[in-house]
Amino acid sequence: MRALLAALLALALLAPGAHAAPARMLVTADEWMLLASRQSVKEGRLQIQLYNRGEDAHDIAARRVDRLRRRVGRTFRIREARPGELAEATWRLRSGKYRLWCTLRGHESAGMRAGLRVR
Ligand SMILES: [Cu+2]
Repeated sequence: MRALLAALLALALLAPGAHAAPARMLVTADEWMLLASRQSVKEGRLQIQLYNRGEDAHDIAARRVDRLRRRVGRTFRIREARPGELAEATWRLRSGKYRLWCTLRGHESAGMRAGLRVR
């Protein structure tokens, strides 16, 4: 019984919500790639920073992808960052696979994309 209570308490502490500190992640952008500091984060709040070390402006959008790799659900965004600039946002993500990409014309197809798994 004591072990069960301990397990339930541990689950409550791990549950995403107001008590959990947000996960943090840095995405470095340049021509033509997005380099993410992590490939996997916990469900819930994510503090995400975009550092533009390139020579053009870049931004980030993210959407969940389904089994057929179609983008579904809402789009999360970080505003455009000029070269040398840091931009950030806090997203609340539920579990799934996500695609991140730069929305400037031609940037995604040039390689500015990354995957993220939310558990
Ligand atoms: Cu870009």
